[in-house]
Amino acid sequence: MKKIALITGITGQDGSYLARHLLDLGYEVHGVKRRSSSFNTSRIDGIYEDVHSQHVRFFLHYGDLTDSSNLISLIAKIRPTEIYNLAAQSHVQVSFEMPEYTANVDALGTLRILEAMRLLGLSQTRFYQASTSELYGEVLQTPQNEDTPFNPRSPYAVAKLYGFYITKNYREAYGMFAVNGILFNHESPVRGETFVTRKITMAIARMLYGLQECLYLGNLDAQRDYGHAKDYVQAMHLILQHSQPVDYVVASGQTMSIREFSARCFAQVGVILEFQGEGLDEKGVVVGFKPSALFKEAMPFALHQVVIRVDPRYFRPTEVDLLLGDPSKIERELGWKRQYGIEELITDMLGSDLALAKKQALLA
Ligand code: NAP
Ligand code: G4F
Repeated sequence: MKKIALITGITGQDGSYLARHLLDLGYEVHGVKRRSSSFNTSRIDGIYEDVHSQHVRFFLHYGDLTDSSNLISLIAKIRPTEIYNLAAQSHVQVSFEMPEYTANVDALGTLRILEAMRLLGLSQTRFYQASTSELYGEVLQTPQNEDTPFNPRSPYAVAKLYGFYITKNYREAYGMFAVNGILFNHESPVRGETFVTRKITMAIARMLYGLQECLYLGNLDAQRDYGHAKDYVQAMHLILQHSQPVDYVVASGQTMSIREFSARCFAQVGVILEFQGEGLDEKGVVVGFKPSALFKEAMPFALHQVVIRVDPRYFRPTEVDLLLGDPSKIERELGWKRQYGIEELITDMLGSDLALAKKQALLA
């Protein structure tokens, strides 16, 4: 049978990696993009440019998760064999400012797709829901696995909780192949620029090329389980190929604080960083230098220079302090394996941001 995938959120980080992965596997890929007053396809433009022969297997459609009639007509026209629902208002802090919109897209948007599938009688179509480790919130067990109770801590997580359970409910009520991937944080060179990892790698690159003076961060104590988006989209595909509809945790099994992630990034460009002080007065200070494989140009930082400061504007009303996932079920049952460890992830992100900053500095 011809494999036809429909990806919502195609213009996002995961959508762009998943589209490439499925095209490589021979799929016909359809993506839903929102209408925007400026171009919002930078992450997928390369698909047209790089892979000319895949051109005819890659299609974009205008759509929005808040528009049921649009979703019904797209699904009826495309008749996908697999739907990956990656579209979301995905920023946790923004969800405190836009809780209703977040619920409309992340919760009801999921329902709208499931209802479209049910109404259209697409009983053979498989559905993947982008669930999240944020569901565990103020964690009730560590590490978190498929049996860990949820305890969400943000409007985003509460909306995603609805998405999780409505997916499970449609599976149980209507026998649909509808599954959740509970993915822990995954990053990449095309991670959104306001998520903390990318904010850090971009800031380091910009500081090295004289485009920025200091990096302002929020809660440095929060701990996250980080992987590479390239590995995680492979897990999404594997989950939909399983003989049974089963929900899986996808994680690295390691965690680190934002403080440690920052120090590791600085170390890769040859800067030894030490955190001094406490609370709002905590600072990241340059205390030494070492050779770097990534950055070989003249080092602009001085000893004792402050490169990180805390800004309470980035604190959240309620925080998720610790996420640490247990990926053993997906590794054991589906043979999922990660290619990227944390250092490889950082190298990939910094390498890309250094090249971007160098170009910007030349133009400045
Ligand atoms: P992302 O980069 O923020 O991408 C989100 C995508 O959703 C973008 O294509 C965005 O379009 C689209 N979108 C937003 N609102 C929409 C709407 N109303 N209608 C249609 N499309 C809409 O997110 P990501 O990191 O790729 O994550 C993909 C999914 O996995 C999300 O559902 C996220 O919540 C979930 N997730 C992510 C992680 C992670 O660590 N990355 C972990 C667990 C779960 P625009 O480009 O036009 O904004
Ligand atoms: O990078 P973040 O904004 O990601 P967060 O909140 O973990 O959410 C991401 O991962 C979830 C999976 O667990 C996804 F579901 C979700 O869609 C998204 O992709 O923040 C990570 C941590 C937080 O504890 C935050 O308080 O970093 C802390 N942080 C410290 N300073 C900061 C900053 N976060 C941001 N965005 N910006 C800061 O300056």
